[in-house]
Order: sequence, then structure tokens, then C-alpha cells
Amino acid sequence: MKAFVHDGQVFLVHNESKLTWEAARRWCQTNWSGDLAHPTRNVHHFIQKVGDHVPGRTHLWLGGNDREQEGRWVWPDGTVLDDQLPWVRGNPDNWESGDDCLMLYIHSDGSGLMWDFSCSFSFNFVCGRSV
Ligand SMILES: [Ca+2]
Ligand SMILES: [Ca+2]
Repeated sequence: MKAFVHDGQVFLVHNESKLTWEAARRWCQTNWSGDLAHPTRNVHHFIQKVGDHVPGRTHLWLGGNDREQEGRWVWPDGTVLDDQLPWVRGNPDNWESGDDCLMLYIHSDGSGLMWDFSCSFSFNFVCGRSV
């Protein structure tokens, strides 16, 4: 696990175990006094930093979700997601009516794009909290 500071927050890249979105969120709250990551500004730079900390081809949960209301994407604190998020083409697509959680996929070259994905999959994750 590696942490980095970005835009007034400290983020922990947890790539040593894979959990469902809810279990990952609980892990961040219980073991790290934070929540799943909510990058507030310059998401591209945030993604670059995450990419620096994983080997690539890595799926990571972030805090975004549309669990409460389909199509209304919010962060864990209820703030609405910025429209400028780098979604992979065609997403969010709520595939088979089941994609409600935000996953960041880091490609082998370290770049990354966002997917809406089924919250019940187990992935690595990124926690965040104030510095
Ligand atoms: Ca959805
Ligand atoms: Ca999707």
C-alpha cells in the first residue's frame, strides 16, 4: 500500500487485497479514518499518481456511485460528480441494470479511465482523507 498527497488530501492506494465496493468503503472508514477516494480537482493528475503506484492493468474502486438514484452519480459525501470525469467510451452504461459503482482502470501504460461497474465485484481500491 502506498499513499500520496494530492490537492489537500492524502490518498492510499490499496492494491494488496480485493474487496467489493461496500467492503472496500468500510475498510477505508475503519482502518484509515477516511472513505473511498473522492478526488476533488484535477482528476487527470490524480489518475497519473495512482498509475505511478500500481503495475498497470489494475482495477480500483473509487467513492463515486449511483446507488441511491440511477444515473445520479455522487461521491460518498453526497457531492455530484464532475461531468469532466474521463469515462471510458460508452460508460456509464448501467450494463444489465447493475453498474452502480465507480471503478478506475489503470492501463499497462499507466493511463486510466473510469467505468461504472457492478458493486459486487472485488477490486483493489483507493481511500482518501484530509491531510
Ligand atoms: Ca447505475
Ligand atoms: Ca459499465
